[in-house]
Order: sequence, then C-alpha cells, then structure tokens
Amino acid sequence: MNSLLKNKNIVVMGVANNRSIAWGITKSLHNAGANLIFTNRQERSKQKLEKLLAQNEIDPTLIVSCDVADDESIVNAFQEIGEKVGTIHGLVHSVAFANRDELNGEYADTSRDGYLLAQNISSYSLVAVTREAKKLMTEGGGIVTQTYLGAERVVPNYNVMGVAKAALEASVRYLAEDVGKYGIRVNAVSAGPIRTLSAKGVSGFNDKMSVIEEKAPLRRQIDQDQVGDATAFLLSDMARGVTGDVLHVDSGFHIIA
Ligand code: NDP
Ligand code: N5H
Repeated sequence: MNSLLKNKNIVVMGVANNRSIAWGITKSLHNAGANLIFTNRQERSKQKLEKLLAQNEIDPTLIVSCDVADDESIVNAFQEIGEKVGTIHGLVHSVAFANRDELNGEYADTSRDGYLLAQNISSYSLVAVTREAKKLMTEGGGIVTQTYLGAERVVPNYNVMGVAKAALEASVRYLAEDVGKYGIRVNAVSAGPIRTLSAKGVSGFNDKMSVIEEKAPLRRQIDQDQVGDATAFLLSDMARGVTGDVLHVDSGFHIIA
C-alpha cells in the first residue's frame, strides 16, 4: 500500500477478466489509494469485474458501459462519470480489437474493413476518449494506453494490429501536445507478451513468450502486476515530467538485436 494516487479519481477501461492487463492495473491503482471508475463493453465482462472487485474488497466508485466503436456511447459514459463523480485525474485505455483471421499470414492480405476495424477500436478510440476525458480533468491528469513492440518492428502475425499500434503511439504524441497545456500527460506502456483472453488462440503467441525467457535481459516473463505498477507510476506525480512517451515493460527485450 502507498499513497501515490490518494484521492485521485481514475477511469479504467478494458477489464474482461482476472487475466486482463487492466485488472493488474486496477490492483496497482487500488494499492496506491485511487478511487476507481470502470467502463466495460460487454455485460459479461461487467459481471466478471463486479465479482473480482468483491473478492478483492475493492469498492468501485462507478461502473458504466462504454463501447468505443460508438461515439454516443463514449459521450454518454463520460457524461455519466462527470455527473456522478465530477473531476477525474486519470484514464487507463486498455482496449484493442482485430479480426482473429487477420492476425496471421501476410499483412498484405488485410481487408479494408479489417484494417479500419483495428484502427477504429484500437487507435481512434484513444482520441475519442481523450476528447471526453479532458473535459473532466479540470485539475490536470494522466492518460495511459497499452501498446506492443509490433508497432515499432515487424513482429510475425501481429500484422494489422502492429499498424494500429503504430498509429496509437503517434496519437499518444499528438494528444500529449494538445493537452499538455491543460496539465494533462499522455503516455503508453509497451508490454511484453502476457497470456490474456485477447491473446488466447492467436498464432505465434507461445513462441513470443518463450523467446522472452531466452533473450530478454531479465530472462523472465512479464505479468499484469508489472504493467500495473508502471501504469500507476505514469499516472502519478512521480512521472510529472513525462509525456508523449512509450515505456517498455518487457524485461528489456526491445533493446536486444
Ligand atoms: P483482454 O482481452 O483482457 O482485454 C481486451 C479488452 O478490450 C476487453 O476488456 C474488451 O472489452 C475491450 N474491448 C474490445 N473491443 C471493445 C470496444 N469496442 N469497446 C470497449 N472495449 C472493447 O486483453 P489484454 O488485457 O491483453 O489487452 C489490453 C490491452 O493490452 C490491449 O490494448 C492490448 O493490445 C494490449 N497489449 C496486450 C499484450 C498481451 O500480451 N496481452 C501485450 C501488449 C499490449 P469486453 O471485455 O467488454 O469485450
Ligand atoms: C505477435 C503476437 C501474437 C499475434 C497477434 C496477436 C494480437 C492480439 C491483439 C488483439 C487485441 C486480439 C483480438 O482482437 C482477438 C479477437 O479477435 C478475439 N477475441 C475476443 O473477441 C475476446 C473474447 C475479447 C475479450 O478480446 C478483445 N480484444 O476484445 C502478439 C503477442 C505476442 C502480444 C499481444 C497479445 C499483444 C496485444 O496487443 O494484445
């Protein structure tokens, strides 16, 4: 327990279950004393979240539904947060989607619809939620999204999602410039492979996990708690001089040739 985020109201988007990166983040933010607001797309995820919160004795400030594919849903979610909570100090964006059949084979075979879907849910959504969240960040704040090395390098099978994450990381920089004048910082965490519901069944995932233990400087797997603590740091005043950046939480894998 620490008090890095005491009395801070922070919105967490993207808890699907106990393996979600956003759940690791939730535990770190709770340990740092934050008040937590959650958004889910699926009712099923909301039910899982409620159960997890109860099991861990975390009392949520608010849970609202939000489908990032739908502007009205985003506006309504943040309006409700504004009405019920008032000022917010942080936002965690831990949401992505691409068609499974486009996460293997050749990137050149990506369909127009599949390309736009990945960009829409995984990249544009950060722009849309930043626009609504900044209205509630009247005392300044922090926004953190989740990315992956496939944005910077060609990682087999990541394909359309790599291009969406490249756009997401560029968005982090443009958004950081926009909202810096309001005292809001925007950063990304680039996590190494973690077994989550999204990662389930995607080609090449197991190979990516095993190479971390062989080649990464720390020679151990990345877990949700490590990403959670790094995200809590970026949201806190400890990172007050950091914006528009990508922090790798990957056992150092990205520095190895
Ligand atoms: P999860 O499957 O646990 O989380 C993905 C979340 O995305 C779900 O909660 C899902 O919501 C949400 N989502 C998808 N579509 C929408 C939508 N239209 N509107 C709102 N929410 C939506 O997987 P992870 O925790 O692995 O993924 C979280 C983030 O971490 C993603 O951005 C991913 O790219 C990134 N990441 C993951 C890595 C890994 O190895 N796992 C590595 C690096 C980055 P719902 O449950 O309601 O459907
Ligand atoms: C190189 C790799 C392995 C190959 C690529 C994996 C990419 C995964 C990302 C996306 C988000 C997965 C995805 O959209 C899956 C969906 O098509 C199907 N799943 C679902 O619908 C579930 C039920 C819901 C909850 O999922 C979502 N997203 O809503 C990358 C890996 C080493 C690292 C990795 C797994 C990165 C990443 O970005 O997640």
